[in-house]
Amino acid sequence: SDPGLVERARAAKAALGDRVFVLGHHYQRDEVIEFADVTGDSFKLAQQAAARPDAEFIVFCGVHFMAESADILTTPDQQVVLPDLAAGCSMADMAVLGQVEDCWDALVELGIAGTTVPVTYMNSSADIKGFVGRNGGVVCTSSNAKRALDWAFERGEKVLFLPDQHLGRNTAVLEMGLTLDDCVLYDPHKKNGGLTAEQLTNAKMILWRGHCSVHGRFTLENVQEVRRQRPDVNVLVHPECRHEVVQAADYVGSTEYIIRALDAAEPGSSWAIGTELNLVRRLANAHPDKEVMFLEKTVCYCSTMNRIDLPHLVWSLEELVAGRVPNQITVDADTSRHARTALDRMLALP
Ligand code: CIZ
Ligand code: SF4
Repeated sequence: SDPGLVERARAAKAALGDRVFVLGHHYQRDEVIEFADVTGDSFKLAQQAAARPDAEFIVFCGVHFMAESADILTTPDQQVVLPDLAAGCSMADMAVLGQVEDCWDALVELGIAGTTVPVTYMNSSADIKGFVGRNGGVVCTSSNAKRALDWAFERGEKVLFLPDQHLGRNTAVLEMGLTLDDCVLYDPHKKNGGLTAEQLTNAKMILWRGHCSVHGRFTLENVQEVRRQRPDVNVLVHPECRHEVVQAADYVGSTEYIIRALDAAEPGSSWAIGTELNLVRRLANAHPDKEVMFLEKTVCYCSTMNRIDLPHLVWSLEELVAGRVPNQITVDADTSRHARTALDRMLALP
């Protein structure tokens, strides 16, 4: 990266000292990760932000819903900065509050809302987390989705799972013994989700029709192809991948799980990883004694994560040095309170 920009980032960080805390998501570019005080997945970063009440500014190198979660979990005095406001998440954008309210109205109409518990993946807007908190539901991550679903099924007969159909289906079918027939797919662009009253009434899992544009690209053919080339390969994928990909893989787990699995892997072992490419490249560099490959042939970055680059980070830090707070992310008090309820229920899961 540009040596001038590297120098400017260093100088601005030094000028701010402990007043700023820079968080870097695992899918961020190397040039950004270099300046992160801590790296992690969305859950770990939210916890880290909350653990730094003395930092005036949290610069969140990640995407919008993560910065919102940081704002919800930090004190009112702390300000959360997203270096590029265009860093959204296509999956989170697939569940808009009005659509989810329409869905809920349909369930009320059918008399089944009272026995339905909403569960939302961390990768959703603060509005959706607020909706879930208000309606007796819980947030989950890719590491605790099973525990969140167990919690929900202790409180209701069915779950409305938002917004990632794959995490919902994979957890229900591969970890909880539900069948594919227990799950229905609710399409927010169709009336009643494109489902009949009978389908909605009989389903145990109502899966929102959302997916990750990065993890959704891995196919069963990718798994078969890498196994043909390297019969001894270990295929390790994220649960945001499609059901048939996860079924065909050897291991499935969150980003933090993938990192730990590589740390624990035998020297000389061979790994094909189905997750975002910035992370896979860093893992390959960190483990020269193991063969670490990308599960796909084509380049597969998260384009919105990649919007945060060194120029945007430098600009944000220099604005803070100049006494201005750029691109501040705030969640209104009412939404924040209900979203916090849903997040706290997750944090209290056994
Ligand atoms: O796909 C993502 O964006 C993930 C896994 C985010 C996170 O850190 O939970
Ligand atoms: Fe959203 Fe997928 Fe990008 Fe994660 S990797 S921020 S889920 S689009």
